[in-house]
Amino acid sequence: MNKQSSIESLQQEGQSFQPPQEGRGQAYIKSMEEYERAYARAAEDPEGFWADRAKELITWDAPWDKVLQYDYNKPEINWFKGGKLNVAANCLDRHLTDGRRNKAAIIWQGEPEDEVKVYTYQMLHTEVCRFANVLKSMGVKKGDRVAVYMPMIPELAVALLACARIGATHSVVFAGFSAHSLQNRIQDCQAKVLVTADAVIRAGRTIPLKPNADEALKGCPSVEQVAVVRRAGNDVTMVEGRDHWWHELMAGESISDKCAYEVMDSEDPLFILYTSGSTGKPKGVVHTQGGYLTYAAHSTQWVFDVKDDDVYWCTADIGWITGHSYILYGPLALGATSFMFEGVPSYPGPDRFWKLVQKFKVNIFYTAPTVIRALMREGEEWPAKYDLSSLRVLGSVGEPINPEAWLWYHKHIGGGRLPVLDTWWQTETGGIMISALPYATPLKPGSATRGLPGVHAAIVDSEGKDVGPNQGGHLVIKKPWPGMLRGVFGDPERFKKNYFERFKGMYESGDGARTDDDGYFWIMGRLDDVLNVSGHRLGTAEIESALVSHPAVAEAAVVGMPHAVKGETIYAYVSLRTGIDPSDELRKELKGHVRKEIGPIAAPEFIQFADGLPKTRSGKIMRRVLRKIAAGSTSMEDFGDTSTLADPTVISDLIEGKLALV
Ligand code: 6R9
Repeated sequence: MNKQSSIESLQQEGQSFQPPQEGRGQAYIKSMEEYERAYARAAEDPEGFWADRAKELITWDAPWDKVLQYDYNKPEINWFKGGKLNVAANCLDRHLTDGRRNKAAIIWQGEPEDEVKVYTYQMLHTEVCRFANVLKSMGVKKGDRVAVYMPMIPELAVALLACARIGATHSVVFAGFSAHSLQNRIQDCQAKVLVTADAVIRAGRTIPLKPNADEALKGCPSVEQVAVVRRAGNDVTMVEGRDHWWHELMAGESISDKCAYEVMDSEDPLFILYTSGSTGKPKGVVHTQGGYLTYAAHSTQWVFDVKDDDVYWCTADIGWITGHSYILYGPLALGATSFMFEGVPSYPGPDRFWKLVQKFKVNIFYTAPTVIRALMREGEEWPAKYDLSSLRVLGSVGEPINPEAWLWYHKHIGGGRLPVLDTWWQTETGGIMISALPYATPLKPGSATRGLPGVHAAIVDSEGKDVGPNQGGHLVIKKPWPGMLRGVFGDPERFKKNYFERFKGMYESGDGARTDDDGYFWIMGRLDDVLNVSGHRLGTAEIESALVSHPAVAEAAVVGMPHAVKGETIYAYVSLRTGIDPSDELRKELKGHVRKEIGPIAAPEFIQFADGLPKTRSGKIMRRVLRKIAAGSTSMEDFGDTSTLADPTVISDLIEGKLALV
């Protein structure tokens, strides 16, 4: 059964799951009526609603002048402008005096089972202050950028909070990205300092990281100093005067445990995070202080219903937005206990996650559909070996969760009783936008359900007009929310063009979706040339430009191909330069080339050599045809209108090539 028909069959059966009764009385939002009331209040008086949340959740050093000021034509968006705060002080200092001083802020499980570290709020505060002083001693000042390229170790959290403490803007680059990607991102934001580590430990292997940093820094004159965490103990080259060991810096006699925090304006930048768009160059999405933190804390509290003695586990990497908002800022702002795991779900066996849930009595668990699908394949006997009864709320993010995976998660992890929240959002939105609330919303497997209070999600046609239920269209957000991006670093034009130009007065998400008769949202995926591979966003243009940078390649077209575990996998059509012959070695070399240019996650799974690509007479590659061929279509009727193709015969050649390859 394909995805669409299974969704429809579930809807026809009207299969829906009521929220649990148990625990309802203590929930933040206890019923659908309460949700509706909050939704209505936020719609009638958005400024009042968000001002209340911002006051409830955040400690301000000075009140704001105005809750919201915005103009999407410029575009310019200000939340709580004039309000003063420090994000690190909100995540740490205030918990030293609110009874949580000795509570675990972060419980870290290393990949080796016996490596566990617990940081209480007091301990984390001390580390953060020390590293903040280290950054200062390296010359980092308020507004400077600090690049972070690290494995999932506690020092990563310390580094980010230290930046926040002194008002530096962090820019995390996922450790799976290549030297070249790191270099581009550092060059774009002109970081002054890089924080990295000797290696990443992953699935039992030590993968050196520092050599990538060294390679990247050859083209990054802005970086003056580098702090290197010793994680794996492998040999690394340290550049005299530039590179310093983290542990030596932190032990410095002149480095104090005290560091007064920088008082920031609500609209000063907090971080930059690069994400793929439909053009070649990743965008540096900018988030600011007060609105972002309010939104991260608010959504963590309402969506996950996090309570003080919960152990909350988000399995993302901090290198992605999910880790920023839901491992670090949201939970710590609330004074919660955030569980952080260095390893992967499949090592040493496919029961690692469940073993950890049992070991730490995890209460709230937030992961990605690709993880669920991969573990589902291994069989339900793996989770069945463990006591998962501590779990209370389950979440999913990153891509649509197909009903089969949803039902498996619900049954085999949630014991058939726990709410499974499918949360839709983006790097740009800062936090969860469309999601069920665990004790309020009746669930339909495969639907992200409804917008959170204060989120005006809607489906519009290509003219920006509302479309009714059961019709596909563009997913937009009609009113500003505090967590939204404030810019694309160094590129105001792109900021405007990407998000605010097409539909006047609305935020354009780039996703397609529809609503059903109950107003539930069903997300259909990207409408632009962005792929979603295992929940990771990758631009086809980025991968194509990596391929054509290889001397053997004349032209390349990249599309997504449906994949049972990853959602989508990367399929590349490559035309070689004249005189170059296709071969398996070349195919391997090209995959390696993309791995080196962007990172392993961007390497195509399939490369089909093609003499010609389907182009319109105006020279545009007809991607929908390539997508169909990759997905297995062989009949001309599947390709729709091909009358504008310059040479329709390429299609049959491409189909033959596809059948020979997969
Ligand atoms: C948080 C995150 C954003 C894109 C987004 C959409 C897809 C995320 C989803 C989902 C369907 C969900 N996406 N969550 N699609 N259902 N619950 O993933 O951010 O990396 O920026 O990706 O991911 O296509 O536009 P980011």
